[in-house]
Amino acid sequence: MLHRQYYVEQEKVERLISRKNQKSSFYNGIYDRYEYPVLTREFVPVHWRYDLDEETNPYFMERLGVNAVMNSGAIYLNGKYYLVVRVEGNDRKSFFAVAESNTGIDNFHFWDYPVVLPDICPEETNVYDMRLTQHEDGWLYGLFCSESKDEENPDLSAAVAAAGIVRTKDLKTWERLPNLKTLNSPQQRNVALHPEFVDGKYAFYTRPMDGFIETGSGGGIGFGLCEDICHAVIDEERIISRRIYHTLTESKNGAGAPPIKGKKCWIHIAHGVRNTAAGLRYVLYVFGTDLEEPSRVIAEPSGVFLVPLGNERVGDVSNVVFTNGAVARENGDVYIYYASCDTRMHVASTTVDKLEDYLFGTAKDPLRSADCVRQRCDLIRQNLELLKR
Ligand code: BGC
Ligand code: BMA
Repeated sequence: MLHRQYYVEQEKVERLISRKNQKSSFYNGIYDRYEYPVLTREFVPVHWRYDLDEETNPYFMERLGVNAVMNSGAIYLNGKYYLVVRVEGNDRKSFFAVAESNTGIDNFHFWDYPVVLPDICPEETNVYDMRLTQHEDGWLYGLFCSESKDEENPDLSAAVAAAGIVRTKDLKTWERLPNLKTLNSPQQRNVALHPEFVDGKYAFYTRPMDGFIETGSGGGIGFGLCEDICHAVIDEERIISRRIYHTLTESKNGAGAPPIKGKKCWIHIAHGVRNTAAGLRYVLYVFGTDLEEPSRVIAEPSGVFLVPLGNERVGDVSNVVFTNGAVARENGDVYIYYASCDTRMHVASTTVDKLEDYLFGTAKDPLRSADCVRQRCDLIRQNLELLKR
């Protein structure tokens, strides 16, 4: 018999799904933020978490709880917005699940079952942070982090991160390809696939690193080409967005969603990390690369693009915003999906025109306080003159 409490709990889920979202009062002219997150763990269907049978679950206890929904890939297909969400169970393991919406800002609801990837890596312990790329070869690719225990290192927490590759046509049936091999970097996280061929090859944004957490000699976001995505090997990674001392990328950085093709450049929304007394702080930043030569940076606005604010600062891993998915519509509207504190999903909306104005109209970081104050005084002087007129 179905437990009566089921209806009470499922009604709460449905109320959240049908709640209308709206722009918040936040203003910076660059993008809009929204009043509510687009997904939280409370959106996860009750039948994923509870045994609904009164006989086997008389107290209606949560049997397989979900701890968080975060870092989602995003894609717009056949009139709908889809997120491939990182769902983290109470057991700390993550998996992927598709949530769809007609509006992109609310009404996200999970499909009946999570994504079941072909299980071909026996050593793989955890999977997370899928970047979705609609490639011009006709496939929809998902690149994600595949994490395994480092059996060669006696440290219990030692792990190895690699880039897993899957592809699909419908988000339902997924084909798994061998993990990406990068000959010059033992580990990889935050890998994204460029949507177009470059010199007839598949182009990847990588993030070379020496260890599981520390990027060490890994200088930033890399770029590499490979001929055969079914046996993807990159022999040379060129650093395109560098880690820089005393900036938001000092500790590490990584690609976010695959870049958006603008009118003037490829728009990259990435994350940067710096270390603080409160631990690592993750924020988003933006850079632009040449349309013909996507590994050549042509716009580097100074400073942060989006940081965790207010309630966004509260969660499992505080001080974190992270993005690995965005949707750019044909009319130029852009939806950036970001997670706060490894806990929940939000959206920020803007347009390609606004992002390009931000990219080319925002000054570069002069890298020293003395030059930064000069930059600011120039702005103030100009404005005071305008205000006097
Ligand atoms: C976690 C990720 C995290 C990574 C590096 C993994 O075990 O699942 O969320 O980004 O470690 O800290
Ligand atoms: C990373 C990422 C994310 C996560 C972040 C903060 O290294 O790959 O999975 O959001 O750490 O914990």
